[in-house]
Amino acid sequence: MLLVVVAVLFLAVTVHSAPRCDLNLVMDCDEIYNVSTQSGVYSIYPTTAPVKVYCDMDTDGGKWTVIQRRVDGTLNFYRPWAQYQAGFGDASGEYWLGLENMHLLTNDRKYQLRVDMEDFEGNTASASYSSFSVGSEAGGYKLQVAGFSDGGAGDSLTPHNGMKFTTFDKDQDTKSADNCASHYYGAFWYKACHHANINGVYLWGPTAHDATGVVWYHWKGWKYSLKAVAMKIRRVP
Ligand SMILES: [Ca+2]
Repeated sequence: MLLVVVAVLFLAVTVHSAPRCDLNLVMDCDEIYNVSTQSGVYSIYPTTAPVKVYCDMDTDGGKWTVIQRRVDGTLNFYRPWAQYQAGFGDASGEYWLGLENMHLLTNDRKYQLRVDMEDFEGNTASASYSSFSVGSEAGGYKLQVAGFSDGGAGDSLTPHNGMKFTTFDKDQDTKSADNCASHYYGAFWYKACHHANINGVYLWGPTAHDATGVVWYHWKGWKYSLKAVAMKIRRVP
């Protein structure tokens, strides 16, 4: 009898502690923060396969997992569905984490979102949301975002709440006669069509091209393409 109790206790402790003991299986930058508080590139494990991400350990207490980042226009973001699903780019520069990874991270944990941006005049602004998740592939990787608070950028994302993701080769927007991704040279949770086009064409500031640049409408309008933008998520405590 005693042997059975000891065995059960041993099993319980082992099962309970094993996953957390393996530092290689961290889910996000929240967990990496327990080991390292330096901003930089780390591997996370949305599944058993490693995925490289940039961890912002400095902004507002850190622990941010960067899921989208534009910094210098070196990467073309006008890409097909398969690449937006799987992810692309380099975590040390411009990249997109991938819709499936975003879904895996956010589907059973509560996350907040922060969008940091910068213009070519050296100004910065942000928009924060207390709730963020990406739905399943079967549901079109639907965006759920709520609880806006303003860091000077205004709210260009709440209008996209509930939208499916659209690329030039997969039209899931609400504009019946057109594909918003083709029309505005981006890929996003378009409706008909957008207030934010942060995967749009990198156009270096003021531009004559209407709403096709790296646009966050409520900060810089339709005809300004941002210098830098990053979407970053952190667990809600
Ligand atoms: Ca359409």
